Amino acid sequence: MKTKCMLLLSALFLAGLYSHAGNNAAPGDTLKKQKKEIRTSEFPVRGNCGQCKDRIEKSAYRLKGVKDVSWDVDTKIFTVIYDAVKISEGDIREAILKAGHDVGEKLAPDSAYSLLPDCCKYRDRKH
Ligand SMILES: [Cu+2]
Repeated sequence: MKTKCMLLLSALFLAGLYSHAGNNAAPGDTLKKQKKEIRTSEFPVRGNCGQCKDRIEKSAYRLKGVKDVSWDVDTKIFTVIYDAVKISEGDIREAILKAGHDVGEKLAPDSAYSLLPDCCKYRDRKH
């Protein structure tokens, strides 16, 4: 979380330098380069425990453009804050599916699900 913050700060710093250097650029140009579209999405993701929480959150957090993630072990609701210029909600959903967790109505591939430790096999237990 901290590293990402630092990266973001350095990116902003560099962007600032760039806008000072480019005197010839039209005012709109630098605006375009700094354009961000921060969005928040919420959707259900299946899982059981704290280990699932780690796995689900990491699978999304390592993606470029993802700013913050959180999965609630009780409500099973996944919340993500991301830059829609860099990544789509579909890409984030896909990464979680590949980590072995069902997203909404969509089932994770069996190959990914079968790799989960027994305590995380949410399809085989009632909660
Ligand atoms: Cu688990």
